[in-house]
Amino acid sequence: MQNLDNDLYLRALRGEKVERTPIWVMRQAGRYLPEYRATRKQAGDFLTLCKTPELACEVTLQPIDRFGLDAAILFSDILTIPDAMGLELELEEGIGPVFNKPIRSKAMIDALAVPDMGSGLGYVMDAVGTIRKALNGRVPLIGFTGSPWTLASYMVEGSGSKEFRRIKGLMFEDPAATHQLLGVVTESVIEYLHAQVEAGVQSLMVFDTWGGMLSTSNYQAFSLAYMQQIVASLKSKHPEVPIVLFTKGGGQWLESMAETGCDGLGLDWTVDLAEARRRVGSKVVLQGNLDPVVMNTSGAQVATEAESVLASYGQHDGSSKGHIFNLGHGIQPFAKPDNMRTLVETVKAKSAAYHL
Ligand code: 1CP
Repeated sequence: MQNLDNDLYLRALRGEKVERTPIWVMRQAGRYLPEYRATRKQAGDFLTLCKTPELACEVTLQPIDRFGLDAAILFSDILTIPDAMGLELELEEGIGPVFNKPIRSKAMIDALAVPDMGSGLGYVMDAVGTIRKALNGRVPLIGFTGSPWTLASYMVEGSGSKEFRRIKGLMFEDPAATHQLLGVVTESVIEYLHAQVEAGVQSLMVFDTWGGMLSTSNYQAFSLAYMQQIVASLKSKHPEVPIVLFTKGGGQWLESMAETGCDGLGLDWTVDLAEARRRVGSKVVLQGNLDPVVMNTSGAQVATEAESVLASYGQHDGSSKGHIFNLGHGIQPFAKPDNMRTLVETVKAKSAAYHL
């Protein structure tokens, strides 16, 4: 394995003692950056950007070059898997992701198959290889997937949703069909993550954006159980690759999430970091959790709020696995790029005092 110039993020995820808190930001390559908007325009549309390895590489590196973050995240989307399964993803301006062929019947679930990682998703692995080369060991590269529940939600709803009437309706009315759908999505996710690791990603994150919409028992059965299978499979083959699970709105389930054997948990801003540390901090690294809206305010506010996140985790005194700084969800298109600089500088300057 190639030596890294900056391996702070990977050392922190292994629970090792580090000299300061590492930082990266969900959606760090995105619409708040003028250079991202320029590359996206050059690509023509979002999917072409994802499917052109040189351009995906270019936008992956933009926030690294500009801000000096401690990790890069593969530029892609969680919806590449259902797209490769034939649902035909499109990104509609002002609406967001939409599938031309959403799941509307049991027959459509029966017809689903694990997509071929080469012909269907090879562009993602090509992007990983291109990015690793371009990074040249500066920082580690994070690969990712959506959770099976989150992917199934988009596949059945056909687009984003507020109430999840269709997927929850299916879950309540036909739990067997729902499990069948989640099963084939889980198999696909597992193959996809193995392929990403083989192509060169150095850590993994599972985005369970919509697991927090479920009751506790349904979360266990329809979301967490499948993430558990993913962790078990990846750990059996690639035990050296750390895995972070992030269920947005999952703060009440941290104990059961930590029991999956994952290395870290992503936290949204509703979770008190000090309390999360008491509950699961000796078992897993905690990643988060500044409210992304802070990034739309003033630089002074960003610095104050970032310091309070650091203080809330507190001293790295060996009693817990540690903290990685991030937002509690993706940075928004309205965020000011200068605030990202302030955030990174604040975390770098102020966190060393918590690692004495
Ligand atoms: O340029 C544009 O207009 C596209 C906006 C955009 C971007 C920048 C989309 C469409 N996807 C992405 C990139 C993306 N998506 C990354 C890249 C790496 C990074 O810098 O972090 C990642 C990790 C994702 C993951 C993703 N896509 C999630 C999980 C994380 C989360 O934010 O909760 C989800 C739910 C999606 C679906 C999706 N794709 C795009 C949008 C706008 C959405 C959200 C739709 C919704 O609100 O339901």
